[in-house]
Amino acid sequence: MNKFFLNLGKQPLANNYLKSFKQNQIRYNLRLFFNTRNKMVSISKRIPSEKMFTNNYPYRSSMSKTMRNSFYKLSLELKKKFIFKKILEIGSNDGALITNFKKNEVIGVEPCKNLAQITSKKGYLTYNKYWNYELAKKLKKKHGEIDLIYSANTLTHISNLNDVFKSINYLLSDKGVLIIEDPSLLECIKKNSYDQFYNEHIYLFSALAVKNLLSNHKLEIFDIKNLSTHGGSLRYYIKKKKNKNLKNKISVKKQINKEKKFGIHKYKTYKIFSQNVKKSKDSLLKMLRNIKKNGNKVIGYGATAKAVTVVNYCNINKNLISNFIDTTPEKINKYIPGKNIKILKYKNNILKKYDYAFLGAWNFKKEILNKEKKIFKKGLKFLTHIPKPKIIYY
Ligand code: DWN
Repeated sequence: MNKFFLNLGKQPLANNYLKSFKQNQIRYNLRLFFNTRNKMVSISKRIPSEKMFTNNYPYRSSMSKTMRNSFYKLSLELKKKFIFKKILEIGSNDGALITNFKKNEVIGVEPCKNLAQITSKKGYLTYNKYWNYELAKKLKKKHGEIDLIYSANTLTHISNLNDVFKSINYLLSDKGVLIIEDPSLLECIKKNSYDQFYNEHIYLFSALAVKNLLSNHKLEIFDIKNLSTHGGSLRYYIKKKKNKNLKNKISVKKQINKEKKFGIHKYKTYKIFSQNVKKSKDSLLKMLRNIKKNGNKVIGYGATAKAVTVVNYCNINKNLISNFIDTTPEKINKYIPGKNIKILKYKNNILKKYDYAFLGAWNFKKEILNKEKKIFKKGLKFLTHIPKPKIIYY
């Protein structure tokens, strides 16, 4: 049974950056639910994939050093640990992972044309398609069974998870391994990062919910790693149940016990989360209003999908955050969805004009604070709402 626990209000589509601000932009109700039976947390409104993952999708995985490093490290691990002829990546984005391999070792699947073109042009075989059973059949016919399938920050974006895993199961060899990674629900609740919820994040996974889901497909998690990326993610190593060659590691039990100890399987946990989110909104608004009252100027650092949830839920307008800056070409000179706040091109000197920088990309706090060390030292202050709204002084 799906039980409602939080309303994040009327939200625009997160990655729909427009050239001019439109008050009457399409909005949907962002409402969150907990399934008491399978323990899955999801949003209720499902936007058709074609409306979200367009031919001009603005998010590129390679835009941060942190993510480039994380994918490089993973590529070394995969080469060392697993035997495979080819790796298939579902949601290969701009190739942050696959470009670490030889061209004949990888196959990308990427529904956004502009991103698929980036890797195709570099000579990496990329199917500009959505992941589904039809594609799995086509791939099996062409390439045979696959020994290693990888997918990061993608499966939580697909509404029909049963079709996702049925298709993977069909293509994966019996001795094959599936690796998926996505933000951890436990970390999200602990850090009060309600901005992990927006139209693209249909689900937020816990290991417990993934375990339940996989059991319907005769798949099981045999190892789990905690990652620091995207505010705390989990990397799940998955195999077919009948494959007894790979031993189940203690990490799986440990993670599930940790989640249960926290109460990830209890509705009450989500009601408390909901109260904390409301408190966070009040406190962030109070902080921004005080800053404004004292005549100071705030810029948003990183026009993330997450920031779209924050500014729309908290009703933050350009009087509180004058602009955002971002390095992504597709976002520059456009507006934060739902708000009259323009995104400016990141330039070295741009922060000099501001007193505070609100971390839209709080998940890259370490990278950003390090990059901006000079101006931070000179007096720029950072603001974050994670885990609680606060000012970060040098
Ligand atoms: O799942 C998803 C995640 C992985 O990526 C997608 N649905 C959409 C997207 O979400 P996001 O926009 O919240 O992701 P990020 O990775 O937090 O976005 C970082 C943004 O900040 C990018 O637009 C790049 C920008 N940035 C910057 O301008 N300067 C980032 C860094 C580190 C910087 O120094």
